[in-house]
Amino acid sequence: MAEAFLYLTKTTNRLGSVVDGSSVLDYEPEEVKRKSSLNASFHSFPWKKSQITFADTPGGENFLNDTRSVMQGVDGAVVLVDAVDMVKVSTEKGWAYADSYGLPRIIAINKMDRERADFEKTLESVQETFSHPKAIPVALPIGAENSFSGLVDLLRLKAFKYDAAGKASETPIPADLKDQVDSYREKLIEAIAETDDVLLEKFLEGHDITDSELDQALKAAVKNGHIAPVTVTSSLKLIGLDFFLDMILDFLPSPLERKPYLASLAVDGPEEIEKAPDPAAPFSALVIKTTVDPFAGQLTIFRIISGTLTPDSGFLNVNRGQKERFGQLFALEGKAQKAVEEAGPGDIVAVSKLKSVLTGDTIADEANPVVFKATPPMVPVVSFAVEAKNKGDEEKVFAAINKMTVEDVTLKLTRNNQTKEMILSGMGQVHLDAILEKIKRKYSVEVVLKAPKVAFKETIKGRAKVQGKYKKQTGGKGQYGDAVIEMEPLPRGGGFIFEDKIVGGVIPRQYIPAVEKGIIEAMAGGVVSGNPVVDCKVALVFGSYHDVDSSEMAFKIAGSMAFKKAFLECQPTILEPIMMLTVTVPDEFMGDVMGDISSRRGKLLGTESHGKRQIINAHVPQMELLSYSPSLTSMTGGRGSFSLEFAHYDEAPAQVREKVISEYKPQEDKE
Ligand SMILES: Nc1nc2c(ncn2[C@@H]2O[C@H](COP(=O)(O)OP(=O)(O)OP(=O)(O)O)[C@@H](O)[C@H]2O)c(=O)[nH]1
Ligand SMILES: [Mg+2]
Repeated sequence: MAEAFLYLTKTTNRLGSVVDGSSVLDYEPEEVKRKSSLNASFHSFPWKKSQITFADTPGGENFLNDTRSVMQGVDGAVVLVDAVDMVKVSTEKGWAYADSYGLPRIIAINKMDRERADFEKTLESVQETFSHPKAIPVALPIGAENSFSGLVDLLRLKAFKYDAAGKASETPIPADLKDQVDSYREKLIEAIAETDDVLLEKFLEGHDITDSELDQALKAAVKNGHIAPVTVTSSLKLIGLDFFLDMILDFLPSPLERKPYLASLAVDGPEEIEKAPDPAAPFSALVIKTTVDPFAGQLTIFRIISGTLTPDSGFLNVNRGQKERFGQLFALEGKAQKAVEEAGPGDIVAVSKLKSVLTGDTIADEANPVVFKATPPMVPVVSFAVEAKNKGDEEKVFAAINKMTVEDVTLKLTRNNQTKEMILSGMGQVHLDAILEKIKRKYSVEVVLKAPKVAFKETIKGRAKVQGKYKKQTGGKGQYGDAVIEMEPLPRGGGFIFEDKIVGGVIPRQYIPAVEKGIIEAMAGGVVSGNPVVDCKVALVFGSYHDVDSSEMAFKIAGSMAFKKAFLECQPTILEPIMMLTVTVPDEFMGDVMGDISSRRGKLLGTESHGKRQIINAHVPQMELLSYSPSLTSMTGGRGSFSLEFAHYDEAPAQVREKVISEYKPQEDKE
């Protein structure tokens, strides 16, 4: 659709398509390969006397963070619904984002030329799914599938047919559509009247409402978020696009008409100021996207909310208290950037090579700092252990991933200190696959992903008192350390407590920390499975020493020996990480999803209902969730979403314990 807008307005000279790689907006090789947008891209074009700047946003589930972020910087939303596939999960999500930013919206039932295209059914699916703003047709299709040729404008009661170049010519309303036109026009008038008291009275009393009254009231109703007008299009055959472009101008607010952005005077302060889109006011803007190119560097894309910006100037990054300067100011044209001499409220523009600015930051006039509250990025839901494909490339790999995390805030690289693995987290398999391809293309390194190791822990359930005695006294200076300890379990999360209960100097002061150190080192390496020991208390209660042969080293070894011996006598066991799983699904999937959670050894904590959606909270062992993302997608046809957060450790069941212990191959004991 966006490519068609560019073509029709002669902004481009051919109709680009992601299918043959000629798209101006889906220009990254990873997008061309998948024939789908992975990133939001920007362009603008003239229509009538206005200039329209738009963001083409991805609809794929794994890429919606960009969609949501960019929607913070626009004034209205254009919603496309496929006349065959109808409302999709991502349509619902996009609609919800538009709700949260208070964006007025207009709808096109697109692809009316496709085989099995069905206007009525698609409209029904739209009206069933979305109740607010109310979706009401302002146009009806003439024909469908192969014979889709034009539309009837329900407000002006005029019909238009389109030629192959997308040019409209007026034609009589087809006789077989007359009843349908009357009935839909009636519904439209009623819906408009419901949003305006004066009109409603006229309507109920049976008075005629003039076209200009209807027009005015409809414009207001769309801008105020009461109505979402619906039209029909084919972007492939260029049908209904001029009509849709007119709808953008008529119904979506300009930057001057939009509800003002709210700002705070300080980061995390209350949103107390309305920022008027005044070009003469101090500059302020919200950063909605960042891209990183290995050669051109970082490009910061922002929506100007107030003031005017010119090249070779500067501003304050309010979130980080950092002053920044820049050279050129760019308007975006898909992949290309065009230098501009000035930009003002409503413009989405970019500057390069800033140092401190990230997506979500506010940049503003240094003397008049304000902050716009940006939506925090979505939290990644899948994690893999990441390695370099070729040994020796590790540093390059991690540097490349770190660069990627600047432009893609849903990508996280962390280190698991216990398993020593580097963990790459993202929004799903498709997301991470695309990222790896991009890294290979941009930074020439190859990365492999593996299932991450689960960070088990060891602990005890019983108590014991043991002696650890280390003695080597065969000629020359010997070794002598002797520690008697009592060990007992601590509650979950208790960590480690060491208690010194030595009396009468049976172990000299200076050796006691050595005993503790020996124990802590033994705990870190684990006893039965190579995983660290947690949640136990050790009291040093007795011991002995030798005037000549005792040393810190000897007592450290004695402490470690005592600990290992005691541990084995204290009913050792294995703990596994438990995650807090929050799943959101439409009602009808509740049963399946809950059944699946219990088959993953999950414990249900509760459910909440939010309209037609249910939120399910459960504690589930991490090892049972490694492939949760594809399972939930197939269980719900992509209509579910979930988030994960570490909750606590819990004892693993016998089968898991035995497996973890039997797979452990202790290294030669260096001692
Ligand atoms: N028949 C028909 N096909 C269309 C029409 N509009 C787009 N398509 C095709 O639908 C497919 C998807 O089009 P895109 O423009 O990539 O759709 P999108 O909404 O941007 O999809 P994502 O970027 O993946 O979110 C392509 O094969 C297009 O050629 C149309 O009006 N009629
Ligand atoms: Mg796209």
